[in-house]
Amino acid sequence: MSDRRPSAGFSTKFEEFQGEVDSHEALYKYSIGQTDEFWGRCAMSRLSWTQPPKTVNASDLNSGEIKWFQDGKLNVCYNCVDRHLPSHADKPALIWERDDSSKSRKVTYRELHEYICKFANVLKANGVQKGDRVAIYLPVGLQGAAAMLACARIGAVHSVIFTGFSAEALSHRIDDADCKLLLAQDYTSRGGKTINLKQIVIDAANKSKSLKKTLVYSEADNQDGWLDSFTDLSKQIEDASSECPIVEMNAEDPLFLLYTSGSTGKPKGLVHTSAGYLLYAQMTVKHVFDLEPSDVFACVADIGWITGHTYVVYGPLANGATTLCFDSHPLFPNAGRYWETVAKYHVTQFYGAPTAYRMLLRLGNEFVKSHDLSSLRVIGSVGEPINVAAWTWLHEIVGNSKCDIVDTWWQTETGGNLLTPRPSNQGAEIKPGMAMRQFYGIEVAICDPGTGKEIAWEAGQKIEGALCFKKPWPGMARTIYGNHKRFLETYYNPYPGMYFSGDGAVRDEDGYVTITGRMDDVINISGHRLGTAEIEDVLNSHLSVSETAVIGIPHEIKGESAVAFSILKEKADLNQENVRSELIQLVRGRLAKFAAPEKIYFVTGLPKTRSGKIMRRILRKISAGQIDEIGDVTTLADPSVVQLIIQKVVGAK
Ligand code: 6R9
Repeated sequence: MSDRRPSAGFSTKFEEFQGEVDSHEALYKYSIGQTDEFWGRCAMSRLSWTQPPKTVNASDLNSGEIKWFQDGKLNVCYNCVDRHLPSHADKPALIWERDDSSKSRKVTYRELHEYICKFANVLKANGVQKGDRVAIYLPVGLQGAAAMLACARIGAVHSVIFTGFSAEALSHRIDDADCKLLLAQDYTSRGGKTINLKQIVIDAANKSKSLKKTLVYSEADNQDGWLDSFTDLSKQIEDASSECPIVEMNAEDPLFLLYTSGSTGKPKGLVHTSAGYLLYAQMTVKHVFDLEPSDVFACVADIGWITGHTYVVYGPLANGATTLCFDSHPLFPNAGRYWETVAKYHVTQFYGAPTAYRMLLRLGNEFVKSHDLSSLRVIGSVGEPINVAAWTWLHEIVGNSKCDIVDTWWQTETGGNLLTPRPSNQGAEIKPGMAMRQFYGIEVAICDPGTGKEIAWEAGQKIEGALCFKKPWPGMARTIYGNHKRFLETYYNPYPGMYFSGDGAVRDEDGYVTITGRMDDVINISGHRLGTAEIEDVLNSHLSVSETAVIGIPHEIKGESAVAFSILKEKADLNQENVRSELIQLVRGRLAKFAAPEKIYFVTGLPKTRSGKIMRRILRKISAGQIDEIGDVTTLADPSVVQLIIQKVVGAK
């Protein structure tokens, strides 16, 4: 791999440690050995503080109390925008690649600053104060990113909700965080289709108890007068003053909440705070992606996910680079849209999801080869495991065998990349489909789920178990909003003294890590996390359904898809086909379109233990056709259901 496109040398990347360390290994060792010094020095040189911190780390993984730089003060928006104005006010901060590419826009740091100030003044004029929660139901783009940064400017806590979510999912998230204000949009456009968000906004605003006001950014005119019952965001921004002072925030003041699924219960609002999160975003995007201020960084995630927070908004802007917001679909108007975008803006780093890469690779190389992608240096993958075929396609076809491919493993909870092949010494090997290495200051522990203890690893040994981390890092989530108990139970109690990710992993002979998948009942559809319980709840709410079990099964493009096994209530006139389509509609409407099960089997019983726990493992084996591997079913309350389910599934194939 000697013909990789050159990136800046090691020492220029770490001004803090010049003359002290001259290799990746040496710096990693320092970051693990003198962790507080490492993060403290980086925090001082990379963030602009209104009051520099005297303390670095006051975290304790035993008690799940996470605190970084706690006596420091700063403003995140200032760090992402204002501080770049003296040196490059006229450089594009944000490129907004819209569905209709003729409407795409470049926004300079000066323009972004002005827009954010106006936006922040609108928030203030509508009663938002420091510490208030603001829900954002906007797609990725100028308004969405500016809404987040405007909140950060005045110390409000944003909670972005993906615009693919239903009114019910939206209002649950609004109320759970006691959001005062909702920022929304009437229409958006995806893949050439107009998506009407109006009804969702109306329903959510009616349902939500905590909301005081809804401000709507209008993409269309207000012919039907629907906007009259809301506040017109576009008009207010136009009229607002473009000067807005920053609010000084404590390092540990919350910056945002972001909801994600767990194995049980409703989605949880993970809380990220200001300085630690920002530092971790700044550092991971810089060193994993080799980001320079002159680069154009394209992370094609939506701001509704953590990837959009860290690698569309906060990380690239904290580095003063240009960030590209991709507000379209990879197949629109054809399968070359990503690559056309790369060529058009000379994108230097591209960061996407395996589900899209898998889809694109099937459609042929012509869509890639017809564009000049020579600007690309690093290509990233995130959200789910990337298979070797997709990795190789990225490397050879998209990257022309000259780019580093980084399979980045991380989570909403971790704030930024924890495991990735880069940073590493120039030319160090990168293995296909593997997250491989630990970021600076990150220390993996593979634990035994039986004993709850770490499995010792030595070079030359291969071990497998629960993926945990034994050192705190600045970007980790601090709590679950309103439910610290659940936070501790989920992440800190299972393996005392460590953060437990919920994933399983293998650590190989060289120390490289491969993710084996979730160890709990969370499934991952096209990179979107969903608890099986969330889908089950919706299906069970249908009048004809008495009980349901949902599992995830492998899917060639989406990674996983949901399959439901439902028991119907006994009714003479039941038309199963109708019920099936009603159930699909129900999930699409109440949860999200991407959550709809691929298949729904109507069964007469579910495999349960005597204590009533559904053995999803058995359903997974049956669905995969691995009947021989079902194992012992004699401990089930009623073993005969297994045969009946097999007949159903096999009969339907
Ligand atoms: C960033 C993000 C987190 C879960 C995580 C894991 C899966 C993410 C992965 C990966 C294998 C990768 N995951 N990246 N699995 N290889 N490179 O996706 O956050 O939405 O919270 O999902 O996604 O299972 O636990 P989030």
